[in-house]
Amino acid sequence: MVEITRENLTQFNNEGFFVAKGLLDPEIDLGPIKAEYKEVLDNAVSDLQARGIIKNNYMELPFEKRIFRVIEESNGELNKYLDITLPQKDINSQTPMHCGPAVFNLIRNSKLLDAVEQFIGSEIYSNPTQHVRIKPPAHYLAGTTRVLSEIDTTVWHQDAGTGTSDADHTNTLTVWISVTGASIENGCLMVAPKSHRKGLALHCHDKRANYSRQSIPERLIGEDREPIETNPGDVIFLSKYTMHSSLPNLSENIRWSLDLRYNPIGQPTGRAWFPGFIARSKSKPDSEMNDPSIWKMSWGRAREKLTRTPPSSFQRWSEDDPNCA
Ligand SMILES: O=C(O)CCC(=O)C(=O)O
Ligand SMILES: [Fe+2]
Repeated sequence: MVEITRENLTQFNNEGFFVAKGLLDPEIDLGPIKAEYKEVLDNAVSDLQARGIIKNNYMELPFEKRIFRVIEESNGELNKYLDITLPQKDINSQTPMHCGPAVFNLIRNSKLLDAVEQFIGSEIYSNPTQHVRIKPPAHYLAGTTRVLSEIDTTVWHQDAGTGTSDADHTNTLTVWISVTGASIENGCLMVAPKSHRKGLALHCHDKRANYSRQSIPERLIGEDREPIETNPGDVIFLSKYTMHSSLPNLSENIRWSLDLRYNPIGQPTGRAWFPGFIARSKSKPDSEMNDPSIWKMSWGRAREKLTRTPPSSFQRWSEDDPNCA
């Protein structure tokens, strides 16, 4: 069993990140995720066909290849069916998302929570800022417009810059899980070691992107940038101020990860309009959520509410910030 030691925590505090090699078992812990996403893809394909967004169902292709083709033909719309969250805008009662039991069980995985406990203590809230990232080879995205950059590369940012300022004092921990391996070739995570030490950095509106996104200007990132290659089951822990990005996928296979977040119970999550839950509480075990269907319903209720009151923006810097000129 992999345990987080004092040395690991010191390294995390010094560098802003820590890689727990082999924390999760690719079959035992991640097998259910892979199985669940096969079903998610089946259902998404049927729905995209019914909506007239794609013509083919690519039934004959294995999971990975089928993902590429459906992402391509749906112009990225497939991504919404896979992600564990709702979009930033244009939400209606049919907006797809995925909140399945295997994902819930992974968020509550005891090996993961034992590790998280070492970083933030034993009163653990599942922060609703959470994603699955199934990155197809970049060339399959070449023809798509809307999501091109969204799932191709991730721009340099700090996670503290992706939530509202009421969470500025929240101790949010990012937990990045390697489902497939990640390499320089297939688009692994990049971090800037020690970049967390100066706190929140300026993020600027990215004029090249075809959707609204903000990134840290090149001059503020520094020279030291490290790719983090991982094997399936490895977990990267990041502080909320650690600058990070990810590379494009230049391989012929998918690069698949999940990024989850946790914070101590009672602290604002930075996305108050999305539902989190108590994943572990040593002081009040009865308050833990342990039913995946209740979690799923909480997201359904949030979606219903957001159709009437759209979410607030979590873009913290204005598009014409003078420091970005
Ligand atoms: O995996 C990626 O491409 C980006 C992940 C990320 O930004 C995060 O985990 O906070
Ligand atoms: Fe991030």
